[in-house]
Amino acid sequence: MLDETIISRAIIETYLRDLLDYVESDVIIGGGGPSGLCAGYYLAKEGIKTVLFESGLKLGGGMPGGGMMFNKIVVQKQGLEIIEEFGIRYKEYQKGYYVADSLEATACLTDRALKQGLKIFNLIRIEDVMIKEDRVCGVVINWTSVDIAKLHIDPITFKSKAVIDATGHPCEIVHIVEKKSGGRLLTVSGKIEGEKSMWADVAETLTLKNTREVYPGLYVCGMAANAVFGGPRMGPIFGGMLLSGRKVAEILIKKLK
Ligand code: 48H
Repeated sequence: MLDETIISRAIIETYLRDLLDYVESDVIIGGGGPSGLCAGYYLAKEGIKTVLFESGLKLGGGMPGGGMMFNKIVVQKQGLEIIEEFGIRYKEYQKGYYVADSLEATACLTDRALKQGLKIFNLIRIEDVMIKEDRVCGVVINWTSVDIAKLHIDPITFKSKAVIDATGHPCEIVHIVEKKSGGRLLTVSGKIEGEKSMWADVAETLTLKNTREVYPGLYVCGMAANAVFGGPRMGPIFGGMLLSGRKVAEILIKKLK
């Protein structure tokens, strides 16, 4: 006979144990799109204690939607190494352009990242950061549903040595820090430079260049990197997102090890 109360206890107890375990970690990632999942995978692979908070129900960010709901993504040659590392199958469409199924890509990224040891909590939104002595040293989180319902409920704080903003186009975490630091970001203007219009080739190169520290303790990767440092958008080509996730992981592995 199945006991419903044991099912309830199993869920509550194991979830809370997991959550407690990550009140302090090495790296916190905001956003479970391709760049965040990729960053988390490489960090976890090096034994860096990493937790990712995703505000949505599902992972993958803009990846499963492909290009305008055609569930395919394009990856250029430089991204193939990572695609292969994650076991994502692809076909050459034309020299230098490779196509993969966007659902398979999302599933493989998620599967490999989790199995490598990245801890992921979905339905939790990063709504602020903790800054001490001009350094980001954690995040302030709440249930996404609290935000949607506009309930006045205080959040809780998780501490880390570094925070990565992988929230994509809106670069939500950097926005908070821009506002609360009085525009003292490590950008040319000290503020968010803003995403520019479509130019895939330049955008893919700049995504990597723009993947870096934007305020002491706070790093950006993926689409957020171009939004913060003023790079263009690139459409449904995903090599830059994956390479950016790996780059931010490499920067932090060097710093933290
Ligand atoms: C927790 C949050 C919060 C928050 C948002 O948009 P994403 O897929 O981001 P990337 O950078 O990994 O990939 C970008 C790519 O999908 C894309 O949009 C491209 C290539 N566009 C090109 C173009 O020209 O349009 O994922 C970000 C994730 C999402 O799942 C959000 O739900 C989540 O972050 N998120 N999670 N706390 N405050 N804000």
